[in-house]
Amino acid sequence: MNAADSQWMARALRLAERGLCSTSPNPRVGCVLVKEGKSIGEGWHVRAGEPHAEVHALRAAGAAARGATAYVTLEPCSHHGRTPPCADALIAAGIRRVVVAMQDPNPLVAGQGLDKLRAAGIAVECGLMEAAARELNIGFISRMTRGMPWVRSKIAASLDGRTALANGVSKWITGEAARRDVQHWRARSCAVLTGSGTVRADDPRLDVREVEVGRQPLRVVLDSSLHIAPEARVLRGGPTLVYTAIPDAARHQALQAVGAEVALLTGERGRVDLAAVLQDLARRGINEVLVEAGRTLNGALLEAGLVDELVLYLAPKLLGDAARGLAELGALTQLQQGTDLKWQDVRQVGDDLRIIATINKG
Ligand code: AOF
Ligand code: ZN
Repeated sequence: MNAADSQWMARALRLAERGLCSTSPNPRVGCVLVKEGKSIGEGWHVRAGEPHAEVHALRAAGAAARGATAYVTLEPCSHHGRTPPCADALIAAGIRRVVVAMQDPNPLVAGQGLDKLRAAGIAVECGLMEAAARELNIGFISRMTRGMPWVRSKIAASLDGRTALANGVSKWITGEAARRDVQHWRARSCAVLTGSGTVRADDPRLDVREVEVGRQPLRVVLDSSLHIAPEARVLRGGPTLVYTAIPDAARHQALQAVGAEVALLTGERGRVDLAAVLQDLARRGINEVLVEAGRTLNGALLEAGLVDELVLYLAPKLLGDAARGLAELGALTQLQQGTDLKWQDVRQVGDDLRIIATINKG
């Protein structure tokens, strides 16, 4: 693989990104067909149920595809899903070489697409710009390999890690630009998750308003005792799923009457079982979850080892020790007990800092 290969794969990755807010539960995939140093057809997967990236590119190229090289960000599929196998389509079109960024983690494919192409005499290379390809489909990979979505928690805090004053006032700690940035994280997520405490305190809508999306993320509320009011804004204007730990028919019905789905997942101490919630979301095809919650739910998720990444907005402000912290983690006696993070990215967004960190799971 050479520098030109990398350039074409970078192009395919940019095409794949166009599906960032629309392809779920499917992965984001891009494809470029190249012949004699020129692109002769491009495509990306737009929406589940619609043609895959390769098919769009092959259609654009037509008969010229014969003898071309295909650059695809994900291994071409080998299975009959909602659409026929892309590997077959590439073979039928007379593609000579296929360069792939990463193998498809879907057990229905998992290398069989590459095998199929090789068996047809096509030169196949896999692994070019794999890190970027994995990043783009971090949620899809997580769901396929762990049966869990990728869980990202967004927290807006002061520099000293405070998310609200002791009296609950929290609007607004971070600025306009940071709040707009959050819209992008919501837009790419399949679900936005919060707790009943946040619903009661802030009455958020948790929808996407400032970014164009192919679909609104599913709003998910964890409400162990089923106390949220049917008038809550999160229950309006789109699908909302409420997980509860109590089988209270009257309250279930009140929420169902305003269009919410109510699911019962009882865990310990009368609380919703958090791991079961995430497994259930994965079963529903949810790849990426954005948690926008208070310190209680954030603490519980962190303690259960269920958070994968933090998106932290830090305002240039100090709110002091009487204000509320960002996660209730219980008292630790040894430093090794603390949650270990790995910085991934730091930048300034408006007046605030944005830190992205992944959780080190020992
Ligand atoms: C590809 N190219 O552009 C995508 C692929 O239900 P279907 O038929 O749409 O199949 C979805 C599965 O196909 C998905 O889980 C993943 O394994 C693969 N996605 N494959 O060759 C594409 N989006
Ligand atoms: Zn396919």
